[in-house]
Amino acid sequence: MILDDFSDRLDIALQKEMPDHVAIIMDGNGRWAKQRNLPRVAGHHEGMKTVRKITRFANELGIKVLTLYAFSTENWKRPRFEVDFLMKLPGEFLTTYLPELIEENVKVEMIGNFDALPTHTQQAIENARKATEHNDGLILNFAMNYGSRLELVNVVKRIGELAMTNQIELEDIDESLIESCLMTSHLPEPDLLIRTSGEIRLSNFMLWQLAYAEFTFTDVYWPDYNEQCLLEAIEDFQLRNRRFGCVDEEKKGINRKIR
Ligand code: V0D
Repeated sequence: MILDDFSDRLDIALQKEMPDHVAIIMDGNGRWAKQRNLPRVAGHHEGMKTVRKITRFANELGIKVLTLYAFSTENWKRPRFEVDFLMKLPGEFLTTYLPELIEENVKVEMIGNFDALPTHTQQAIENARKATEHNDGLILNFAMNYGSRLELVNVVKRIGELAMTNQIELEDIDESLIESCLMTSHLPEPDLLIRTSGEIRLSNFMLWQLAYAEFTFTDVYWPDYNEQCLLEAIEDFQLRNRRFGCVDEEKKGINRKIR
């Protein structure tokens, strides 16, 4: 059947509503490696190629923000050598792909506790940030050393400080004030969450921001994830009826603007 053809499906998807912000939990790199009798780090390394492939495709689709969960605050508990290896990946990724990211007008950003990363990792990311800060294509947002509960703890601390120093009244604390204290305050909320590798959990990822997102899960391991997989997730997204808590189609548009 003609509709099975990738480029026809792509054309159809492009005529419908695209998610502005797609967030992905890139899981299954270790399992991909194990399946091939390779060390776990070989899976992490292969996963980088998928990051490049999916970034290019997301950019072509006109997605505005792609947030990738690369390293959680819990990942420090992994074996030392694995953490050391992971921390070298941003540098390697950027050495290889920064020129084409610049070429493709991609803007590299990061959320998470930057200061606790090794200096060499910080430098690689900071360099990419500076080199792409004026780009206005896809925002490639890496969640690195990120944990949502810690992010929310910091929001509460910040608001407590504003209150204790009489810069705000209790009545000033509302959703928009909380949002303005999140690390994602300058970004739209994710419309679509994807988790690979068959796990059906959020694992402390963007708990506030994902309140209205559509969730999709696939058994595919991250190194095997490809354009076809992302297109499927988007087709799934486009089939769903997003109401943001209302029933009325009219109100849906209004709600989106408020967000
Ligand atoms: C390993 C699969 C790119 C997930 C993808 C340290 C696990 C490959 C980056 C990267 C990781 C991060 C920041 C940046 C540029 C690239 C990355 C980590 C892991 C965590 F500015 N891939 N990648 N970072 N993996």
